[in-house]
Parts: sequence; structure tokens; C-alpha cells
Amino acid sequence: MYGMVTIERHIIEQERDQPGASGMLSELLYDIALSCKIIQREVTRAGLIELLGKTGDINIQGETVAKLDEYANDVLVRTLSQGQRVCLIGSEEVDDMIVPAESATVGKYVVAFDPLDGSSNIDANVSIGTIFSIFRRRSPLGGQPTREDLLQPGNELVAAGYVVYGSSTMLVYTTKGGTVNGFTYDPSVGEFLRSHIAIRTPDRGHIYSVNEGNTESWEPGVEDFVKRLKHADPDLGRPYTSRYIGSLVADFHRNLLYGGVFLYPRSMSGGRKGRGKLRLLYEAMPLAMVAVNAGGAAHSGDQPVLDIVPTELHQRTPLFIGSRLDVEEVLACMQAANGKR
Ligand code: FDP
Repeated sequence: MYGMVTIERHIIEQERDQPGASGMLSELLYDIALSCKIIQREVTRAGLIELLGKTGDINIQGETVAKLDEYANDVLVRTLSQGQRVCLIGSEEVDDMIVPAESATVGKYVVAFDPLDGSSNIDANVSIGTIFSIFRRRSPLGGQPTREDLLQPGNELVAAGYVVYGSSTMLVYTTKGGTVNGFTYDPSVGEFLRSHIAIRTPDRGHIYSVNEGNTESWEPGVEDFVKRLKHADPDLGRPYTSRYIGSLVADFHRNLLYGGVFLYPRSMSGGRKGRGKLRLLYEAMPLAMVAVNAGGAAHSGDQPVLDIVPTELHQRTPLFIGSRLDVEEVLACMQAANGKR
């Protein structure tokens, strides 16, 4: 049974612990929660109101845009633009940065988001989600924002989180140096109620999540790691269980709660040769902040995800994220394989 702490009250309580806080970040978080309530309403009705299917457009990632993606993007852009809090927005669905005319000079924050992650699953009613990153503006107030406001490393995030639209809708977020808290949406009262306080992820999990169809193109060491996980070792709880929804936010959320590791390695062949698939600003970075603040880890194979300084808005990265000891082990396997080459 949940206590009756709404997300709004939780955000206000947190703000009280920050002497000197202006309240703008709290309002911004509340705007995001409100947008996600609207998005979840349409996600649950999508089949009835003809929001399923494709718009016919191709987005910046070269993917066909699903109608719900576009809807979710519009809701977030509109809500964030109307408040006076955000000077710059980056969306996975939009080629360039969005500068909200109303608040470009006065907004203290920058937001990047993936409005609807896991969109290839939408038409099959599989869990999908919204992921967001919040930075403090770097350019001076009073002027126009710059690209550098958005191209900040994860270590500079002031808050990040996600909403998973699943069997119930849940919002999970964390702030700099803070705990990770989860709120379950109660449709009867129209509120996100606090349901998971100070989430900690197990140091070692028992689940691995990876698209095994790509095994032949994985970077060296990843296959060795996955083989280890399949090998019976009762002391380490092995063999692990394989779970892959193909919707990052849902795979991540399950692994965060139960313990496990999600892998999306660099591809060594095909169109994405030498690159990962997932987007740094909209997917890897915000989930890395959640994982790290919950006691887990997130790495690109080259460096901790939160240390990467983005050079492009839609930059992709390999991602190894989840329980700390599992992430450390996959990195060790990759290092060993690279040493052998
Ligand atoms: P989708 O293509 O459905 O939008 O980043 C997008 C993403 O989903 C992630 O949510 C998901 O984890 C991943 O791609 C799935 O990729 P594969 O289909 O290559 O496994």
C-alpha cells in the first residue's frame, strides 16, 4: 500500500532540503511529470483514437516516426516551452536544438529527452517510456542559449529520470547526489504517488539483457562475458536469466529493481560499424545517472558514461549498464579480449 505522497509533495520536500533553491527545478520536474501524465493517457488509448501506426515521416535517426512518438514530442515541447524555466530543448525526434521563444533568455535549465523510447514496440502494446535529462544553463541569462548548453557531460546533470508506460505507469527520477525514487501513477486520483523510496540496485544481478541476434557483430569480449553468464556457477547465481524486451526503458527498469545488466555493444559490422546504437543525451546519460545514484554502474566500454562529453546532439554510444559487479565483469572480459588481439 502506497503512502499518500504525491510527486508534487515529494519534489517540494526535496526542495526544502536545498537552501537557496529558487523552486524553478521543482516546477520543471513537475512540468515533466504533467507531460508524462498526458502522454500516458494517450498511450493507453492509442488503439482507440488512431494514434497507432506511422506518420510517414522519417526522423533524424532515419527511423519512421510513429504517431505516438510525434504526439509525445509535441506534448513535452509545448509544456516545457510554455513555462519560463527552459532555455533550450533537445529531442530525439527533432534534428536540431529547439529554442523556446518565450523563455530562451530567462530559462535557467536545459532539457534533453527521448519522448517515446522503444517505439518499434508501440503497435504491439509492449512497454515503452519517456527518458529525460536536465542540465543547468551554462550561457549567461539574458542572452540566447548556445549548443554548449546542451552538449554537457552527464556529470553536470542536475536531474534525470524516466517514465515507463507498462502494466502501470511509473516515473523514476533522481537529482545530483540524491537518491532514486519511484512514483506509480494512480489513474483514480490522477496523480503519481510515491511507491519506491531510495531505490538501490543489487551489486550483482541475475538477469542479462542483450539482443543476441547481433552476437556476430559484437565487439570482442562481450560474447565471452555472455558465455560466462550462461555457465552454471551456483556461488554467483549462474546461469543468469535472459530477458530482452527491446525497449530500453523497460529493460533498464526491470534490471534496476531486480538486479541485472543491459548490454548494447558497439557493432563491428554493418551500417553502424564502430558505433553503438543508443543515444548519449537522450538515453544512455540519464539512465546512467539513475543507475549510479542507485548504486549501479554505466560504461561505454571506453569510459564511464557520465564522463563522456558529447560533441553532437544525436551522438550514439555503446552501453553497459546495471548492477555494478556485472558491469565491471563485462569490462574485464572486453579488456582481456582486446589484450589478446
Ligand atoms: P527502438 O528502436 O524500438 O526505439 O533506442 C531505441 C531502442 O528501441 C531502445 O529502446 C531499445 O533498447 C533498442 O532500441 C532496441 O534495439 P534492437 O532492436 O537493435 O535490439
